[in-house]
Amino acid sequence: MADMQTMRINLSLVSHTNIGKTTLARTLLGRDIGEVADRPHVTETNDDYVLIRGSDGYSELVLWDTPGFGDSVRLSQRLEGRSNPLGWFLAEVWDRMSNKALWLNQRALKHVRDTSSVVLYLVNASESPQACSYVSAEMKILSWINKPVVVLLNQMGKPREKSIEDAELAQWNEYMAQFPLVKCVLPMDAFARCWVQEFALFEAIGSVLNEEQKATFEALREAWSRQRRAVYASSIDAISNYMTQLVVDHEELSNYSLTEQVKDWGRRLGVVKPQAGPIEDAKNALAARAADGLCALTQRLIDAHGIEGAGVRREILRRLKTDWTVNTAANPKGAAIVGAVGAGAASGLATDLAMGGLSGGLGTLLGTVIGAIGGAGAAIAYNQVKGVHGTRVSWSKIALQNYLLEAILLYLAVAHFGRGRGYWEESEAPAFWKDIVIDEMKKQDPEYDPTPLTDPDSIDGLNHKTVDLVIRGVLMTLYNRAP
Ligand SMILES: Nc1nc2c(ncn2[C@@H]2O[C@H](COP(=O)(O)OP(=O)(O)OP(=O)(O)O)[C@@H](O)[C@H]2O)c(=O)[nH]1
Ligand SMILES: [Mg+2]
Repeated sequence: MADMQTMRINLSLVSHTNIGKTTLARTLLGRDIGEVADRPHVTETNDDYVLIRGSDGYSELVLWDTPGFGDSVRLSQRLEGRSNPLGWFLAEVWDRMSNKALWLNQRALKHVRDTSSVVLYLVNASESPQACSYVSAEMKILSWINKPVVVLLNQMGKPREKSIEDAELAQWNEYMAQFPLVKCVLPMDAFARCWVQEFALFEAIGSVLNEEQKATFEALREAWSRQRRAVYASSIDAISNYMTQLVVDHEELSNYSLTEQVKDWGRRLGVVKPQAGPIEDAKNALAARAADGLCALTQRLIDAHGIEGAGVRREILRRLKTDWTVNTAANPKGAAIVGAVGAGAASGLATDLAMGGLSGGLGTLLGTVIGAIGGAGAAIAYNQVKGVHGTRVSWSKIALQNYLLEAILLYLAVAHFGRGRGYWEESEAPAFWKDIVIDEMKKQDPEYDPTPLTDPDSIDGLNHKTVDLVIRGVLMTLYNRAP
């Protein structure tokens, strides 16, 4: 009911005990409230938390956490056949010690009757609806109170392909159709929901409120959307800045001799013992900065999303790709290569080099070596950047595309990570996410390639546009909903 002084709209999380109400409250509120534990009857009081406050200062959308139902099947059987079942149950005095479950049921029901505008009823979607006998008993009990119910599927597990999740949703929809009180069924996993799914929750709530509450609710919903979109905008900024840093990052090597060049390729081919050289040092410097960048990006994303935790540099370093572009001032003296090979490189490399044909010049030669190395990440270009003297090591187009992919997968992981799950930890992105992100990246026309750009504003502009378009496309594919 809307409270006239403060215009409160009250949403109540209700469910069988130990389903995850307090956990979901933490995810929706973005803060650690109440007590969570894997045992029944952890929450014993009805506790209110402001989900969003209106800009007028006195309207509030309030989320209530309530004690979970206990043995609801027995309770509904006991109430059956009484002329005023609920009245009787609510008027009884239950002993907190010997009748704990009934005492807690009573508290939850009194709360729903006296306070709720909408009941958010959670179910454990890891079980089939038919297996949850308490659901029909609790629906019967709730029907005596007669408040609109939105069913939320919790404990759905890790995100799965849309068709699988849609099938699960259809199964619950079909089952819930027998209870007229239920207005809508939504996926809302406390651990792994994506924030855009909360838009659907707000729509569902708006559709079941009475006319008096609707106007207040609209303003609250608008305030909530603005907050969420601000988080999205700052995430896009953070990812774009991170990508721009990678694009402009480079190491200049003024004294990178041809001998070193050939040795370096020898190292890549495995025919020269790996040891530090100027190129290796440059690559390590780039990789270290990229790891720092990804760590800082993780931190910015988890902070923006109201999650606790930290990006771990060691883990990030392990995951980093190692692809470089080496822009080298061409040395046209092909004969010097032979000398260099003879001096330092093993015969395998010499053979490759010889097969490349010196007549084609150094370019053809290095091109052949790259061909021998294979792998998309080994792209090389030299003298392509005007004004480069000596050798410049920077990230290649392929490397940048991989970084973009990684950054977007990181964003998705954060956007799905519910605060109720606890301290931030990164896990492998589901394979289907990766496929969807790659598909969206491929849709970009022209393909993402910031390497020819030199002006930081243009680079940032391209990054911003690409990151936003790809993420929007991915969220549309996953949830039919863009931020
Ligand atoms: N895997 C998974 N576990 C969850 C999820 N939501 C809650 N849990 C776990 O379920 C257990 C119970 O969570 P609570 O939030 O305390 O459940 P509750 O419904 O508030 O329980 P009561 O207050 O006792 O009625 C905890 O161990 C949670 O970590 C979820 O979405 N996925
Ligand atoms: Mg609880």
